[in-house]
Amino acid sequence: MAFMRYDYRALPHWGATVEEFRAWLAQFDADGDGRISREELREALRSLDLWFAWWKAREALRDADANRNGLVDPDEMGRLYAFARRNLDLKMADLLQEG
Ligand SMILES: [Ca+2]
Repeated sequence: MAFMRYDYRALPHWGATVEEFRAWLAQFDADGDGRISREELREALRSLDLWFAWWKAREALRDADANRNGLVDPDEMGRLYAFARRNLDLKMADLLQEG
């Protein structure tokens, strides 16, 4: 599992708006259909050096995929955004814990 990847533009910060999030995610839309597959989502999460990117991609898709077609459609981006915020806030809390 590769933890360090610098070949993608990183998300600026997690105060990003849903529009910024959507724009950031668009670069991982490999086939350009405007929808994010689990594979594409996994690449996006991996680019953030998230641990267990494959697992989080699965969980994120399960959470965001309201119509159960296996893709994050444009109108489901808000749901994915909310999931990512929750998820990464947790991650940030972990990182900021003083040991
Ligand atoms: Ca969907």
